[in-house]
Amino acid sequence: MFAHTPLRLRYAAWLLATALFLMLGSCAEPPSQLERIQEEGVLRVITRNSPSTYFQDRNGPAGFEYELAKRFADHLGVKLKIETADSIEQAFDRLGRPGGPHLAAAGLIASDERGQRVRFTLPYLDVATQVVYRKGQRRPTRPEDLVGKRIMVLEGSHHAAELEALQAELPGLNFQRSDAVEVVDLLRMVDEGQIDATLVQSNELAMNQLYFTNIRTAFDLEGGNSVAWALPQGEDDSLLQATNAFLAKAQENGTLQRLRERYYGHVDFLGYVGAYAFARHLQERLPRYERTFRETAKKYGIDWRLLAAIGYQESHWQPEATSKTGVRGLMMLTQRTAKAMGVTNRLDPKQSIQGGGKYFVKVHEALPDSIEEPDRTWFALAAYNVGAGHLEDARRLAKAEGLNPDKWLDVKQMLPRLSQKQWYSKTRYGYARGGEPVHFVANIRRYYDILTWVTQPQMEGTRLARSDLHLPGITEADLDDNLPPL
Ligand code: BLG
Repeated sequence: MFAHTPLRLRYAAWLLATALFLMLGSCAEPPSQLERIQEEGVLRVITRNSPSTYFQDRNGPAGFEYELAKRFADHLGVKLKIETADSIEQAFDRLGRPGGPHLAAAGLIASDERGQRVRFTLPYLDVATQVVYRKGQRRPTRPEDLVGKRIMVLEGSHHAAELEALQAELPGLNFQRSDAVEVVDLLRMVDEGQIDATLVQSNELAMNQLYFTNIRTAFDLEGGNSVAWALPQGEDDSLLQATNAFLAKAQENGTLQRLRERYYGHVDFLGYVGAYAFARHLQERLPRYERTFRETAKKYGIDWRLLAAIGYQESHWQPEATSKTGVRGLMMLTQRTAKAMGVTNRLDPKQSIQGGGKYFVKVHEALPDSIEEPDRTWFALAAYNVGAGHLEDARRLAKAEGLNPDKWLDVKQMLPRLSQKQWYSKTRYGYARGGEPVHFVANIRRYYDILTWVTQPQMEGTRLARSDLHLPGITEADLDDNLPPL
C-alpha cells in the first residue's frame, strides 16, 4: 500500500517520523547512573584490605564485602573492580570524587553522623561494639571503668565517635586515635599489653580471636550498630535502589546468612573456649609440625592446610593421641594402615604426618573417576576415616534411593545408615560407625577454612611473629588445662 503512496507524501511521512524521533531524543532523560554502569560494564567498589572485608585466600580474592559486592556486580551483569583504601577517611574521601568508586563496601557502620556525608544502603549486618581488654587485668564492666585506661581506636572510625560521645559524660576518659594501624594491630597491642583496651566490632573480633590468646571481651557498648554500603551523595538514586533491591533479595534467599556463617561462624563452631584453645594450639603446636605438613603436602601436590586440618581434627596436633579404639598418633593411623604406609612408629609426628598424607592421597586416587572435586576431597576424607569399603556401601545405598552417589551431600545422608541393622545387614562390608565420617568431614572442612583464613598472606606476619615468641615454661599439659571461662 505504501508503495502506491505518492513520493511527496512518503517523504513528508519520513520527515515527520525523523522530527518526532529527534524531538523524543532531545527530551529523553540522560542515562541514569545505573544505566551508565551497565553500559560501561564495570562496578567500582572501594573497600579495605582487612579480614572482615577483602583479602586473598587459597582460591583468590575473598572476604565478606568482596563476595557480596561480587554477587552484586554479577547481578548487574558487570565486572567488579575493587580498589582499596588505606584508611576509613580515605574511603569516604575517594567516594565523592569524580570518576571515583560507585560505592564503598568496607564494613562501615551506618551512623547518623556519617549519613550527612554519604547515602547508606539497607543494612546487611548487625554488630555490637565490644570493649576488649587483656586477660589477667581487672575486667572493666561499664564505661566508667575505662577512665584512666590507655585506649586506642582507629582514626575516623565509628568507635572514635562513640568514645567522644562517652567523654561528654565522663570527662576523665581519654583515648588516642591512630591512622597508622589496623584493627588487628589494636588487638595485638591489647594482647601484648601496650594499651589497656580498644573497641572493636563484634564481627571483627570473631575473625581475629583466633590469633590472640590474651584478648577478652569486657562489655558491649549500649545500642547495636548496623553495617551497610555507602554511596556518594547525589540526586540520582538508580544505583541506590538497585543495591537495596539486591540486598533485600540476598536477605530473603539466604545469601547473606550463608556469608555471615562462612565468615563469622568460626567462633560459633569452635565455641569461645575452643577459639582460644585453637589460638593457643596455632601458636604453640602448629609451628612444630608445619614444616612436615608443608613438605608432605608439596610432595603429593595437595594443600598443606588440608593435611594440617586432618591433623587438628584427629589429635589437636598431639603426637601421642590415642583413640578409644587404639588408633594412635597425630594423624590417627590404625596399625594396619601405618604398616601399609611404611610407618614404623606411629607416635613419631613426622612419620605420622607423612603416612597420613600418603594414605589420604592413596584413597583420593582410588575413588571412582565419576567423583569430581571438590566432592572428591570430601569423599577421600570420609574414606580416610571409615574406610573405602564402607564408603562404597553408602554410595550404593544412595544410588538405590535415587540419590547421586558422586555427590557428598547425598552420600553423607546415607552413611549413618551403616550403623543401623536394617541397612547394614544388606551391605557388602556390614556395620560401620557411619555417623563418624560425617562429623569428621564437616569438622575438617571447617578447620581447613579456619587455617586458610589464619595463614592468608597478609596475616602471616601476625601469626609468625607470634609463633616465634619463646614462651618459657609452657608445657603440653598447660595447654590442655581448661581455659578460664570468659
Ligand atoms: C580408619 C583408617 C582406615 C580404615 C578405617 O579406620 O581409622 N584410617 C587410617 O588409619 C588413617 O584405613 O579403613 S580400612 O582400612 O579400609 O578398614 C576403618 O577401619 C582413624 C580411623 C578410625 C578413627 N580415626 C582416622 O580417621 C577412630 O579412631 N575412631 C574412633 C574414635 S573414638 O575413639 O571412638 O573417639
